[in-house]
Amino acid sequence: MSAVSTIDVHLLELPLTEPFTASHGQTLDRTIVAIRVTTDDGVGWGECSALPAATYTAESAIGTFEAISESLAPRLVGATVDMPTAYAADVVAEDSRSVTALLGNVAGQPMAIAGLEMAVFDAVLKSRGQSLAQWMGVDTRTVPAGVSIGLDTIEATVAKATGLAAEGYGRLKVKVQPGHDAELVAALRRALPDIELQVDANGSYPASAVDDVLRLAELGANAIEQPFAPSAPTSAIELIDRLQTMGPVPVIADEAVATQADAETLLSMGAMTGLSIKPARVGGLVAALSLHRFCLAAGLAATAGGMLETGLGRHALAALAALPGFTVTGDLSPAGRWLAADPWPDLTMTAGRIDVPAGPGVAPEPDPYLLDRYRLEHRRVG
Ligand code: OSB
Ligand code: MG
Repeated sequence: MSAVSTIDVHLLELPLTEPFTASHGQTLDRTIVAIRVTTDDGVGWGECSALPAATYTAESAIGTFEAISESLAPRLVGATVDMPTAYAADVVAEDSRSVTALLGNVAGQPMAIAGLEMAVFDAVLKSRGQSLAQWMGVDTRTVPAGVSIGLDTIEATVAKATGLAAEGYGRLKVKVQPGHDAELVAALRRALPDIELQVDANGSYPASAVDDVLRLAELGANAIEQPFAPSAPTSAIELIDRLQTMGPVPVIADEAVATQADAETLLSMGAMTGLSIKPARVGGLVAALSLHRFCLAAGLAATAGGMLETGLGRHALAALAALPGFTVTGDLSPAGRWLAADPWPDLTMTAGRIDVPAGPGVAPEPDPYLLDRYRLEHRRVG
């Protein structure tokens, strides 16, 4: 058990290697919040992965910076926090000293809470000399790498995809939207006949466009992420129904699932056959682990979803993705795929696979010089 003495909240602005474009908008710089927790057992770092603007989710980097420094961190300073010595569903659920339990009555800030939870996990795990993967009982050393490509012209996307495949990626996830889809998927299939090809529409298809989405599977997409808005589950049901004759092409829910209750509703309706589990978005690692158990029990395909994280968030994602049940390759590229500068050490990728982080804590320490250089603002609580 550790008492929290101070929490330092940092707002960083990291340059991207290229703009990231999805149907919800374009991201040009990765403004992001990093949290340093000091406890009487040592220090830990967490990342709040809210995007620079509220688009994909309701939270934004600047909004979470305010929420964490002004209302959430003050409630943790002086508190005693802990995590079980090993992950087991019942132990985690009953841990009243977890960050998620202590902030259990906070509504609408899952990403802010996830960042604080990660910082406490990092501090406690480091004090025990245990890695996150060890704590979760992971025994795999590597996971398959997967990479995302934002919206761009067909020509540019095929060139990018070919380059990334040559770097060793066996899985690509391309963003699509109405009118920018069939030709793109066909061109990618021609260029890369054997690649695992996923499409992600970020809910951009109108409920009436089931035929257009089905066509992408006919053209060779292996998985379809969030084709329709969360408010159009009946279209997803129809799509799943019509995909049955085509072999296994999971229809993966992303934005539609914020909570366990959402997952239960969609499963009972038959409106998803896969789930993108993003610890950053669902309220942290404990919430992600419970969704992972849910997928295993329900026979749903799970995939580990990324959020343009720094090396810190990517370390947590790679450990999570090593659990059984993540049967669809996730957004597991090194942070350097998107970030041109990053205070955290990156994941290592060899021959199309990512090493599961094995050092103590969630990730190694950040570079203080780079933190300083890319910091927009800093607040200390406690
Ligand atoms: O919809 O999966 C998404 C990034 C930010 C917000 C939403 C999404 C994404 C990605 C993952 O597609 C990209 C990555 O982190 O590699
Ligand atoms: Mg998605």
